[in-house]
Amino acid sequence: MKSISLIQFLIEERRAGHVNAELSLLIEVVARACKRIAVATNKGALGGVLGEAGTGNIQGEAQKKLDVISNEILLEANAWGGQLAACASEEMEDPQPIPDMYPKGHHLLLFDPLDGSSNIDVNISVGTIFSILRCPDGVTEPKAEHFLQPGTTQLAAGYVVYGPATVLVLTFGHGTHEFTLDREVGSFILSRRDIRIPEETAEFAINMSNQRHWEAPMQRYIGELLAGKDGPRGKDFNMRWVASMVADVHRIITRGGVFFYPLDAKIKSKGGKLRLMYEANPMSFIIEQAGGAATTGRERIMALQPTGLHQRVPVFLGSKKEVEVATHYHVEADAAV
Ligand code: AFP
Repeated sequence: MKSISLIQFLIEERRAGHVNAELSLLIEVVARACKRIAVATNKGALGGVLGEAGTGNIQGEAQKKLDVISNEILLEANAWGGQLAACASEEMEDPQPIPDMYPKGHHLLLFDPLDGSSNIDVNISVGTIFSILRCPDGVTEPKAEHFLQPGTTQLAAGYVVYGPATVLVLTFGHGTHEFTLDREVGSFILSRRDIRIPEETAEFAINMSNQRHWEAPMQRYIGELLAGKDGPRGKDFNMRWVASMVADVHRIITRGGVFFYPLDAKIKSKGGKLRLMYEANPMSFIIEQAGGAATTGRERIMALQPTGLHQRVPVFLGSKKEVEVATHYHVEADAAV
């Protein structure tokens, strides 16, 4: 297969009218920033980038050095590009305006600069997740409320996994595509076009240590998977849990599967564990464009009207059949109350 670079792919998609010039330039800027994050993560202990930063973030979590480094790389790269009106990060309470010395654009960028950062020091895959929205017309100083748009209004979404290979997975509403970083050339090269996730799967991902805190429908659903071929599902299921959403989702994008971070008694007051704007919405767009499904266990994630920049939601995503079964058990149980 002739190698197609990300830039070439975006030019072809522009000619096809699938993406406009400003949005494709913004995607290139984000991808370039992620190449710099890949270099930093690859250095590990030799780069002095492991361990705690000694600071905390808006989520009340201790920041890792690489959380701070990745956040700064993305802010700096996107400040001068000219495609953005503002950006928002998991690591910052409020949106970051574009400095007045730089031209402003028509887009809003949200990102989790380093997802799975609790895995950095143990050298397990981590990643960057991003979502791109249109800045409402006439808004020159975007505030948090201007970012609160349903996932269905996303213009583009993507993630980069920093693993054995550095891989970018991207959608702008015309399928989901994968690019692998060619370190020699320094370019992302198209490695899979128009990815389709199988509707059926025998592989699930969930943090089983939370089982005692789950709602009854989740207990029932996972209980049936664990019962295997002798149980009501009549087949055996295998389990995986990396505790880096990007790595768990990339496995699903690669070979199918289903991922859950359900509501449980421990996190009920927060509304969930994972963040809607820069984890759940972008991953849902990517998964749906690859033929999968994504719900909160009760409703389609991308149809939710966001109420806060750092809002958390339950997440069920992946192979359509299993997301539908698990969601049905929750809706059915609610109807029976
Ligand atoms: P960190 O970025 O704090 O490591 O959290 C990772 C994450 O947000 C997501 O990537 C994982 O799926 C999930 O949390 C892991 O949660 P548990 O620690 O409960 O397994």
